[in-house]
Amino acid sequence: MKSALITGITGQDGSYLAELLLEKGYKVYGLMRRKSVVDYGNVDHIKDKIHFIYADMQDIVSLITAMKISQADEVYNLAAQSFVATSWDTPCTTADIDAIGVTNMLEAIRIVKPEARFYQASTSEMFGKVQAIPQDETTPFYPRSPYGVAKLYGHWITKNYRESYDMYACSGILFNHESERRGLEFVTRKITHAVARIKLGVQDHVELGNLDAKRDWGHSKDYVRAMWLLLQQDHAEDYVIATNETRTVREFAQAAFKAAGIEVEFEGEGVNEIAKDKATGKVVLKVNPDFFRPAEVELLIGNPAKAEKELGWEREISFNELVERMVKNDLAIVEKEIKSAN
Ligand code: NDP
Ligand code: GDR
Repeated sequence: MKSALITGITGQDGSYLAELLLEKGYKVYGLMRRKSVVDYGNVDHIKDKIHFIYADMQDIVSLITAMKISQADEVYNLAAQSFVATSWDTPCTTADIDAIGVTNMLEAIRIVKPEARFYQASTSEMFGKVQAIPQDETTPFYPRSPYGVAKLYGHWITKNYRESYDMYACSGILFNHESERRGLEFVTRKITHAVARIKLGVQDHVELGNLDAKRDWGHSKDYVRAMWLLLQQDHAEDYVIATNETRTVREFAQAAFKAAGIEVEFEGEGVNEIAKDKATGKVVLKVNPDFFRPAEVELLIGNPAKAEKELGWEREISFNELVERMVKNDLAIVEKEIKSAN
């Protein structure tokens, strides 16, 4: 039986990856941070199948212990301060976790079990102010946030350990991927959750920042399959994982309202832009500059050709299905909340 250690197991990707590895018969260890109220996050439904280890990416001793306990054959480093906007509020913590944390994990592996295979959760945010369209493994990086800069360190230190110590260490450069388990502050889930509340009469409208930002959005379930594939090859290499489609935040919002049966039309420009429900004329979306970022990533679209060719990876969940699944899930959650409040 193979064993795997997942850092960030309570997050969106950690939960889908844990499900995948359990299905494949792995013994799954998950790194947990101590909280005042025990909370298994997105793995609550499978918590009895996971071996939890209390540790923190900022504490190398705890990572060495995690490696000693798990003797993991594969380590998936998904733990991160992953919200770009917060990285301007906490740039140093973000760097400690997302940059130095990667070195901590790599060192723990090198000390305890150097033959273990290592996956690093790199990101399209490293492309930032994009230098080519679409972006692939050869595109130069230009990060635009403390998060992107920290992740770029994580990316390079992974490559450096591969080259310095001949370790099987690689990065997936994953473009945005969302799901029913996405955190509520990320724009997709913020929209689908608000759309459900608007549809069910709990709130009037949603306030968003930059509607023109373009993202390449896939489903997390498809992307964790790629993580596993990266660690099953003859040698370690880095891969871009993306859908090769890009849409604006405005288009995502339009699709989400449509999935809830609300046709919207946009009017106005810049901070004055709004969207109205065509049927009722009510304003359901406004722009709020508080959500603008100090520096923005305007356009991401990835080219996953290398992963498709060499890993045989393919995404299965389309953009429309992603939006529909998220809206349906949020409608069910909000309906349940309404029932339990009455
Ligand atoms: P989430 O924010 O949902 O999950 C982050 C996880 O990291 C949580 O389990 C969190 O634990 C854990 N964590 C945070 N800080 C620490 C710490 N100091 N020590 C230990 N664990 C910690 O992120 P996603 O699942 O969306 O993303 C997974 C990874 O992939 C991240 O590294 C992210 O940066 C990267 N990524 C994500 C993309 C996406 O579109 N989703 C795209 C490209 C890369 P807790 O529950 O305790 O907070
Ligand atoms: P991102 O995701 O920064 O791409 O990082 P997010 O959903 O936060 O933002 C996407 C785009 O939407 C714009 N936007 C808003 N964003 C949020 N959160 N809230 C708003 O109200 C809003 N209005 C407009 C943003 O400006 C941005 O352009 C995600 C994270 O999962 C990272 O960890 C990961 O590395 C990258 O995706 C790839």
